[in-house]
Amino acid sequence: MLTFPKTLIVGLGKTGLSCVRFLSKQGMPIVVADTRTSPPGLAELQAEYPEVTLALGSFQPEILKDVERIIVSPGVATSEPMIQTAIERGIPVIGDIELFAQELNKQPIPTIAVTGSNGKSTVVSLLGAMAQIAGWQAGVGGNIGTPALELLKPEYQLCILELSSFQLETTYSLKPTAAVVLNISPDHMDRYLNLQAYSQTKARIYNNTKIAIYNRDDPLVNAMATGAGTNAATGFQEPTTQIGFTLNIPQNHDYGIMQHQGEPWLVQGLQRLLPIAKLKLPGQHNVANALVALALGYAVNMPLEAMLTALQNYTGLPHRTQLVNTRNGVRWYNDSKGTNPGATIAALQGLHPKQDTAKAVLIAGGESKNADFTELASVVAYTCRAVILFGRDASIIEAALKDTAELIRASDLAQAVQNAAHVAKAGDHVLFSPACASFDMFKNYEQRGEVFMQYVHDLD
Ligand code: UMA
Ligand code: ADP
Repeated sequence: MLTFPKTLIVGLGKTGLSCVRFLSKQGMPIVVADTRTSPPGLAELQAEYPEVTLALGSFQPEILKDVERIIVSPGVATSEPMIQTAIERGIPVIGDIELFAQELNKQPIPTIAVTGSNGKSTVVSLLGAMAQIAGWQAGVGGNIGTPALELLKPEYQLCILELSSFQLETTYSLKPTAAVVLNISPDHMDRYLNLQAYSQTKARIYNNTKIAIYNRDDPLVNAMATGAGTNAATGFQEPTTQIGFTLNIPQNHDYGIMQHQGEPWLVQGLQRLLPIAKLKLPGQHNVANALVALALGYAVNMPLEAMLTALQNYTGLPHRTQLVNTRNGVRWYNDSKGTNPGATIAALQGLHPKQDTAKAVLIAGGESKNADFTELASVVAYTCRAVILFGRDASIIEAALKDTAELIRASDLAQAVQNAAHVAKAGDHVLFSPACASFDMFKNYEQRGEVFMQYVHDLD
């Protein structure tokens, strides 16, 4: 019997299904493997592509037979033994972003690539809003939810990609017009050996980028800035232009903040762009997001007026420091997307009021992903009146936050909301920013945020 070399797609979630769709159009023989016996894309695959071979359940080495390349989904680590066996046999292992990049390179269009530990979705969706006001047809996708391969549409003039470290691990050919690592703080430490390994993976976004944007306030990101030319060690082209952003007075043509007549402004170099008071997004972390979006937009020649209009209209995505309600002088924020300590730190600092009497009541907990909560403890100490802890790893966080603020254990989120209503004083804000993944008690962070908002409304 004749056999043909096949592409093995590992994972049948959103990514796997998008790869099946893309490769099927090219008539490639495909086999799809997933450790889950009923992966999310199964029904659609069976309905649309009954000819595709399926291997569900644990990965067996036999599925590598006649496989000429593997496209691995971001949720599957390349340290997985079956993938390691493939690498040892010389079978190329790539991800969907690499497949996308190879296709895009045939007919390039301006492309913005955004990674970082926190703020990615906010920045890419803000850029999408800017593009829309500018009248540009832009595709926004990647880790934010729409698989990158679905952005390969002839009508698009601009591609705005959110990339996770998982996606960057298996990407080689992407040539962004502009790229940024927004910030680095520990996340996904259950998949990386240490912070350095995680940070190096994020830095891959700068390979072959034309214009690199650096966060001058983040030492790990700023250290990624390199000179122009070809890197002899990696063979990648270093960025030809660098632009920085900072929450302080900027150097040269960087983006930053300056006071004018007693009011802070977003600026580029000495040029005033917009008073910060005109931004609808709450918190200092979102001022950083606004500056990055301006820098990235500038890098692809987006009209400034359109960008500034978008900044004044854009209210942010749900579940990111989202104001839910104000009752008895207490503001309640849903920050369910705060899934690591770095995000929660940014939200606490970003919302920290000027007056000393008002404080935050933080609700946190869930699956901690081996995170280190030491830095969170030092921020809780000066921002929080109390911390209400719930979920699987509540005791880990409780131990780390000892002696910082009043610590209260809740059996579930419903009780946590009740506790928060009890301890918060007029002028305070209650911040639901779990610093953890949601999977111990919820389907995802969205469901967790919806449930929280319902409990808050039920207080009335
Ligand atoms: N899984 C298995 N066995 C398999 C394959 C997957 O158990 O054989 C598990 C994974 O461990 C993971 C889940 O299934 O827990 C989903 O993995 P996946 O690779 O099938 O995910 P997709 O549905 O393809 O979604 C992925 C991104 N998911 C991950 O990186 C885990 C989505 O980002 C992204 O929106 C989508 O591609 C489109 O590009 C989500 C995410 O959580 C939002 N990303 C992480 C984050 O933001 O922190 C990185
Ligand atoms: P990501 O897509 O990287 O997860 P989001 O834009 O969805 O980022 O924001 C997730 C959370 O990260 C927010 O709820 C907020 O707590 C925090 N955050 C947002 N922007 C920043 C930033 N620039 N720096 C640090 N934390 C941020």
